[in-house]
Amino acid sequence: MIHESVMESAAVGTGLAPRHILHADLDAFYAAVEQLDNPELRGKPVLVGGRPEDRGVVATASYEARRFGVHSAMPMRSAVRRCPQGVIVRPRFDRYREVSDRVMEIFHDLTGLVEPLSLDEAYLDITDLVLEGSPPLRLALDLKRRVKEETGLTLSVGAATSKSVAKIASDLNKPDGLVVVLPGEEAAFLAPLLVARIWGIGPKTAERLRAEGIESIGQLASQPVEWFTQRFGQRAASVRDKALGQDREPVHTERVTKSVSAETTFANDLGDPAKLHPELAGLAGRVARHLEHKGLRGRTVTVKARLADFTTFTRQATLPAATAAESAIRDTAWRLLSLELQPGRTFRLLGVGVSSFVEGGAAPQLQLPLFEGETAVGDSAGN
Ligand code: TTP
Ligand code: MG
Repeated sequence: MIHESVMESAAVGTGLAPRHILHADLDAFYAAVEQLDNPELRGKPVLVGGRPEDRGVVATASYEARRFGVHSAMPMRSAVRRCPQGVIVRPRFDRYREVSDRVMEIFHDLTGLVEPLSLDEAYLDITDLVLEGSPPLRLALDLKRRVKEETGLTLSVGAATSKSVAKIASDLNKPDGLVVVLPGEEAAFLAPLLVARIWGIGPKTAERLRAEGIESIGQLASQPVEWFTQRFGQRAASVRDKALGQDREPVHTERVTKSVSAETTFANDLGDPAKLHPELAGLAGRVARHLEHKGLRGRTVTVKARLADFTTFTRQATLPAATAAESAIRDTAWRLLSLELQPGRTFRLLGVGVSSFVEGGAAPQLQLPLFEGETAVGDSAGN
């Protein structure tokens, strides 16, 4: 069954052309996958999570179990008390990842502008498709149908002119929900809903607002600008925009690789150049292969070093031209490291990285930190 609530349009000009965003979120994701893979569980209350005797918690519960008041993050012991007939299933994260990959592929077939938020939910910017003549309702229905046909799972979708409103809309008629909020109807759509539905208004803030007599988003939205500044400080504009349904936050697509690096910690600290050089060369080789694989070339080579006393530092050099060549990376890294070699100085860890990737000939201006929290060859990513 598809729940639909399409609001009539009365487009109010904001001066900016409206964007069209979908928020898509699978229903009772882990539990739905378990019911999909094991037909015996279908129609039954399923509790996915750790065992009650191990102080486990509920990751998620099927909608059959939610009727008994079971929800995510609840201790499994309490869940079993509320829903004794519930079938406890241990999570199988690899399987959820596999299904998630498939669903994200379906999202990507619709548009490249996909921002995944977790394994089972994403924002999609469908503005261009709408401008080409496909209404949001049509696109949302197609997406739901494809996910159902190709994975067997039900998807709830919200369509609106902003991420914030789309996310609230997708949650409103779960499971198998579809709510479209047309341009100009955002504030009216939000007005009767509770303030806690706004992303960023947690239970404590909601409680504080209630103490001031503000329970609905409409009541919140009607407060003067100064009131928002007093209550929310730096977040004032963002909270007010969300209350009015005028959030302009863009859909952040795939994270861009800003650096590629590799590092290694030695079993025994090394100080001998004859031993350090092959280690560094090995790291340069790993970075070069990773760059090649990704089709990237960079101008900045960075060496990271940690000494026996845990002092950690990095040294960088910028090359005249971008490279992915193992020899250039190795030789530059070695030049940097050799300046740091001293009799008696030993190293616990070495790393090599390449950044300042060149696209179409121009080197990016930005210099980003390398190696944050990395253990092996990895990408540093940012938006
Ligand atoms: P959600 O999308 O929040 O929940 P859901 O898909 O189970 O149910 P629905 O969207 O219909 O309300 O989270 C997706 C998955 O993430 C969920 O199936 C299990 C996992 N998860 C946890 O492990 N712990 C949590 O506290 C939450 C909220 C989710
Ligand atoms: Mg979900």
